[in-house]
Amino acid sequence: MTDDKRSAIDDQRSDMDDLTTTLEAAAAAPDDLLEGPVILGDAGDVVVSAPHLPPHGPQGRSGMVTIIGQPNVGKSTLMNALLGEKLAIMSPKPQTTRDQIRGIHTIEDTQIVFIDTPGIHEARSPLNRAMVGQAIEALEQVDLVIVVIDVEKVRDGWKRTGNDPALGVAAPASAEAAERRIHTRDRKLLRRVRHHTDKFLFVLNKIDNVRKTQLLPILATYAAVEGAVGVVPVSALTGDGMDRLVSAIRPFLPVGPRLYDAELLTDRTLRFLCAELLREQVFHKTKQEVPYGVAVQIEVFEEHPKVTHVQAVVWVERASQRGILLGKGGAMMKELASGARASMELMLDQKVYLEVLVRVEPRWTERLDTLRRLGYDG
Ligand SMILES: Nc1nc2c(ncn2[C@@H]2O[C@H](COP(=O)(O)OP(=O)(O)OP(=O)(O)O)[C@@H](O)[C@H]2O)c(=O)[nH]1
Ligand SMILES: [Mg+2]
Repeated sequence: MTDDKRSAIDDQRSDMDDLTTTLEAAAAAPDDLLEGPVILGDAGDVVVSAPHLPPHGPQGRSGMVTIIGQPNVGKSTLMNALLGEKLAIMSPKPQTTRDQIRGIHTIEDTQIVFIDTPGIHEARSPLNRAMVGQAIEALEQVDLVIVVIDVEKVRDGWKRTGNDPALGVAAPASAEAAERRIHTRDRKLLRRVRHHTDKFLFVLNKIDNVRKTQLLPILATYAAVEGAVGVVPVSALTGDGMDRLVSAIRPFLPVGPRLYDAELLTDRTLRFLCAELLREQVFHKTKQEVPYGVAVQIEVFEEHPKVTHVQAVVWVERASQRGILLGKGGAMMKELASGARASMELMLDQKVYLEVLVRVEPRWTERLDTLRRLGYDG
């Protein structure tokens, strides 16, 4: 980092108190645009992890695997667990993921390129339609599709209809009988999947919340569904079943060289991942419609030897949402920014110096031009 840059950053840091006042003023008068950025972070030592390059022999297999499912079933958590790295953001709210994100899993003789996708749902707004479009597009030209099912929801659904799986539900007599036991929502999803492929692997996720006696009849049912090449029970949260899942996927990958360099983890840029980490904070810390009206763009991303300088703009649809994001005296924005900065530092293995601005772009989720500008293909 040059001395000029360092001193510019130091100047900004020493302006923190002034900035808090700016935030307070902006929060008190939400109709005025927030002019001053939130600045966090300071310089520190860089930690670099050693790359690991296993060999890929002549019998090595590589391929693309799409992860699809309803919103909130744990698709992103699953991809992160498979990779052993946090790449995709996760939250207890549905429709967290908005884009396809590739996560590359390379071990000896196997490379699996996972594609995490937005949850498939009845989309009405242009943003939601773009999200579902991204998911459907990811069904094309892949070697295998993984359909993730929240098994806890299945168990609860069965119980509600008086079919408690723990009380011993017989295996379905046919593929049709199995299909009839599946929730309409998932049957609709399967119709979309079958439009693109005649084989898919079910992953029954969240088994940490379901008893084994409840799980077995559900497993037998999903295994009997037409097109299912297997059913793998997992807990993406605890990591249970990840090795089993990789072994189940491997036979469906063609024999051939790696598609990506062994040390590459994703096709996405650090800039994109940092924007996502800030959006994740908004999903975790704000309520109701606010997270759904937020987009994040990184305007500055500069990697220096000891610190990465990130400047982000959070776009909202209404001035009232900006007021909520700032919070009283700028408290909410400080919380969001410090959470995002901690996640960015973990990911980058380096100190991060973060500035955040909040701007209003009326109805951006409904306009194709703004959707495209903010990176969502409308
Ligand atoms: N108990 C339990 N919770 C899980 C598991 N996997 C994911 N979750 C939780 O389920 C919620 C949704 O997880 P995500 O990974 O964001 O789900 P998603 O399918 O990617 O959601 P969208 O991107 O909104 O479609 C989070 O609160 C996760 O912690 C699991 O194996 N067990
Ligand atoms: Mg997701």
